[in-house]
Amino acid sequence: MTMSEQLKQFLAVFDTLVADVMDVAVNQYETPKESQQWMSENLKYNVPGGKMNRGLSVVSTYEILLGRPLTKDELFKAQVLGWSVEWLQAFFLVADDMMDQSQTRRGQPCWYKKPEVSNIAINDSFVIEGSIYILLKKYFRSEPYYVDLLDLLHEVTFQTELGQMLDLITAPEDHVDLTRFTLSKYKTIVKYKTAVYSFYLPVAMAMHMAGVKNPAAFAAAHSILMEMGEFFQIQDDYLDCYGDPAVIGKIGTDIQDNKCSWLVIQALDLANADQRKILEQHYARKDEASVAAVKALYKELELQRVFTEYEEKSFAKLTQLINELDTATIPREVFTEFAKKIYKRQK
Ligand code: GPP
Ligand code: MG
Ligand code: MG
Repeated sequence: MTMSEQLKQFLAVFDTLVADVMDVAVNQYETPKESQQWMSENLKYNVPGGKMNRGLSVVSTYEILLGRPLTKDELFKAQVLGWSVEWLQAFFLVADDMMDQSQTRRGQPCWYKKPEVSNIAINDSFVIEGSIYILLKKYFRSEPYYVDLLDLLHEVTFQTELGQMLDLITAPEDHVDLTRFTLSKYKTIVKYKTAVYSFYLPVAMAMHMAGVKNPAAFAAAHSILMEMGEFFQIQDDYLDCYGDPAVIGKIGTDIQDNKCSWLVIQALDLANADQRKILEQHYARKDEASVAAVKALYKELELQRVFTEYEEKSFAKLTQLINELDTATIPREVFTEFAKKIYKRQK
């Protein structure tokens, strides 16, 4: 099956899952008409619309692990788990956009930016999260790996929250302290806020479904996927500054938001005393002139070239890790498939 067919089939399942969640809300929890409309709008606005790499990875990993085409039922179940990752991501993004005061996401206004939504978006993000467990109960309750899935999701959610916490407290709105921004702090933030839920979660879900029990297999997957996740977030930081908003669907806010971005860490590493002063004066300021001054410094320091070099090195390192993998525990293809989806991405 081609990628676009896989995506088409994956998208086709979404309405069924929304209907499943609505059914529980309406028939078990007395949800009235006005809430039904609100909730279905919330889900339809926020859950689809991304690249779906995470969701599709559950399906492709499961197929690789079984080593044969999936039956209809197996495909559907893997798609449900794939959507549960997309649902989890939607929960995070609705909340993250409020915390980061972002304007747009996936080419449309952030949910909280809609005047009729505003702070209700906080509860809407919780409703998106809660829906995941309605779906899991409906389709996986009697599976032997049901508890493993629940445990995994809870663990990953907590880890992501810890990562988000560190991201936020390292970027206070009111004062700039560039000494906070170190590469080791950066690595901790991105491992927890992005890599675990975006890379380890989809693969670990497929492993549970396929009946993998060997802890060494999970550990091997974890170490490679953390590496991939770190690279992915570095790309995200790069695109925050250099991506085309029309392509990435969002407008970068990292400089204004005082974020511990990979770019500012590189800049601090390369800057002389005068250049460091420019960062001290202009980083984390909301005005456009300050943002422009920071971007001009990035240009002077040739950060685009620094990124391209990093990208090559990171790809080589990842290829090496994949080659060294003990394939008795897990096939290489799981990781080469995932890597293909993210290297040299424009969005
Ligand atoms: C996005 O990082 C962060 C997350 C998806 C995790 C949020 C976690 C919560 C517990 C709410 P980002 O802000 O760097 O990404 P983007 O540029 O897409 O906003
Ligand atoms: Mg954020
Ligand atoms: Mg954000």
